[in-house]
Amino acid sequence: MTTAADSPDTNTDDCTIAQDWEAYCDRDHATWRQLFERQSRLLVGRACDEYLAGLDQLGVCADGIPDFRKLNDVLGKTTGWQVVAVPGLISEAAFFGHMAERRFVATRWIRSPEQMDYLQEPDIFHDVYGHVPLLTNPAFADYLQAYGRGGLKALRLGALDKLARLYWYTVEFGLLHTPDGPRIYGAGILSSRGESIYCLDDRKPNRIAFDLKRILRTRYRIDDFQETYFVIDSFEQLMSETAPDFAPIYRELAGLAEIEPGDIQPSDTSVGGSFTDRGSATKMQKKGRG
Ligand code: HBI
Ligand code: FE
Repeated sequence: MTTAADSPDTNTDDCTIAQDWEAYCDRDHATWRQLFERQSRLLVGRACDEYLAGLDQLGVCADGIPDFRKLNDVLGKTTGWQVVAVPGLISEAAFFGHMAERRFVATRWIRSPEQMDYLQEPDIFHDVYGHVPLLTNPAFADYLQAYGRGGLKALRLGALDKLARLYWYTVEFGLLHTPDGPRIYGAGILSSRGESIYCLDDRKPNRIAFDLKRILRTRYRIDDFQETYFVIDSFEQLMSETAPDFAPIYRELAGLAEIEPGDIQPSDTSVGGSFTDRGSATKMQKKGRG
């Protein structure tokens, strides 16, 4: 297993490094294979069609860790996105700067076999298996670039704490409403065996219709399954409802209380109950705490 330090051409100003695909060892590829086979069996019927189509179009498979050069060849011909390798978490400014120019930063290292079920920071399985396939979807590709631009603006406005919630409840943990019930599109779920089951099957979490201002006010947990999932009607809806200038929205929300991850608001609309319950949208009763 090589580390970023071993890659001589680390470019400091934008944090990118070479993926150095040839440097991956057999154990790295075996870990990818194990993660890919386990997750792909589970996601049929759970992941949204757009994600599964992207996985297929990019040729991301069980053979081993994907080569970014091959991914970028396909992405360049579809939505113009590129995947660039980074050593790990990078600064918000660099992260948003790349995203604003259709470059998705992906960690080059893969977790160890002992970390199969949970790791603190994103590894290449989370970034590439979880995030990259949806970059082939034009509406989602537009949304993510707009998010990158919005992130640079939020940094200037000191509103990153609010905007990060939008990323969390869509790009990382979002659900998509379909006639067959909710389906997964968030990368944090797609790359997690446990949460891919919990988010659809368990009756515990709230599943609420997408509501931008509600999301920007809602805190999130980073160390456990989500207590609330927000459900979009389409990627086009995600793009259109986040198109307005956020500056007046940040000002409006500055005076409002933040919402705890598991709380329900009177204005919330429940969407598509659990995996077995094909419930439709209904007004949610305030659950309250305790
Ligand atoms: N860096 N490599 C990497 N991957 C991320 O997902 C990432 C990051 N830096 C910052 C960040 N995410 C979050 O703080 C964003 O919400 C900004
Ligand atoms: Fe992520």
